[in-house]
Amino acid sequence: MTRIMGILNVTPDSFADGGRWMGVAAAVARAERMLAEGADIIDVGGESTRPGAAPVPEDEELRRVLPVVEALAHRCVVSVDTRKAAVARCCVDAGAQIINDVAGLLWTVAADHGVGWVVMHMQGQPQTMQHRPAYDDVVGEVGGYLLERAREARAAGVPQVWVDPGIGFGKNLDHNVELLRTLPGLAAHFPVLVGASRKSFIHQISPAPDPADRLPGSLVVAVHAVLGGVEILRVHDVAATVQAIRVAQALTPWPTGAGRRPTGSAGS
Ligand code: HH2
Repeated sequence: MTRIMGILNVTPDSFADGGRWMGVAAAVARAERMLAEGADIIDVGGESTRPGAAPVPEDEELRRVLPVVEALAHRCVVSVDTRKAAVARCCVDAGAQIINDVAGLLWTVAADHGVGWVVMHMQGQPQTMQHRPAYDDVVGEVGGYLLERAREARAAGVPQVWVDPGIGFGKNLDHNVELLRTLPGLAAHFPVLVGASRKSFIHQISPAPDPADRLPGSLVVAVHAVLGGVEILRVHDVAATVQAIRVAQALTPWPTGAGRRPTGSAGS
C-alpha cells in the first residue's frame, strides 16, 4: 500500500510553501486539509533545506515545529523533518512517530525512542550541494550508502526504516533522472520514500520557473514511483496525487506497492 506524506513546512523560506503555514492555527488547518484529501502522514519541517538555504538555529527550529507537532500528534501520524538530534527528540517526546532525517545521522535517536526513521541521501550540505555534484556511479553510490545505513539502523533496533535517494540533494538532472529510473532496484531491498514534489529538476526537463506550476511533472513522478514499488510519496499536492496514483493502480496489470514489483536494478 502506498502511503502519502503531506508536506507541512513551518518556515518562512521553503521553496514551494515557505511562509504560508507559519503559526499553529494555519499549520493545523493545512494538516487537516491534507488529511481530508488522503494524506497518511504529516511531515512537519522547520528548516528549509533547499539549495543555498542557511542553517536554522536549534531553538528557532524547535520554536517553529514543536507546538505544531504537539497539536497534531494526537490526530494523525506525524513525522519530523530535521537534521538535529535535539529537535528530533523533543518532537518524538511530543508524539511524532517518524524521524525524517535528511542528513542520515539520527538512527540512534530513532532506536532509543522506538520510532520509525527515514534515511535520505544528500551529497554535501544545502548551502553548497548544487555546486557541481559529482559521482562515478550515482545509483551504486547512493544505493550503497542508503542500504548500509538502513541495515545499521535495523541492527540497532529501529522498528521501521525507509530509504530515500534524496532527489535534488547534491544531484544534477542526470543524477536525479537515473535515481528515479532505478527505484525498483532500491525498493527490492528496503521500503522506499521519494520526495520529488515540485522540485526544480521538473523545471529543467520542461520549463516551469514557479514551483506551483510543476504539478503535472510531480504527478508523473508520483505514478512512476508507485509503479516502481515506492512505499511513501512526500508531496505538496495531496488530493491530486491520490487521484493520480489510484487511477494508475487501477490500470496496472500487476500488483503495485510493497508486494510484487516490476523488474529493475539499483545496482546496489
Ligand atoms: N525534500 C525536502 C525536504 N525534506 N525529506 C525527504 N525524506 N525527502 C525529500 O526529498 C525531502 C525531504 C525539500 O523539499 P521541501 O520541504 O518542500 O522544501 P524546503 O527544503 O525548502 O523546506
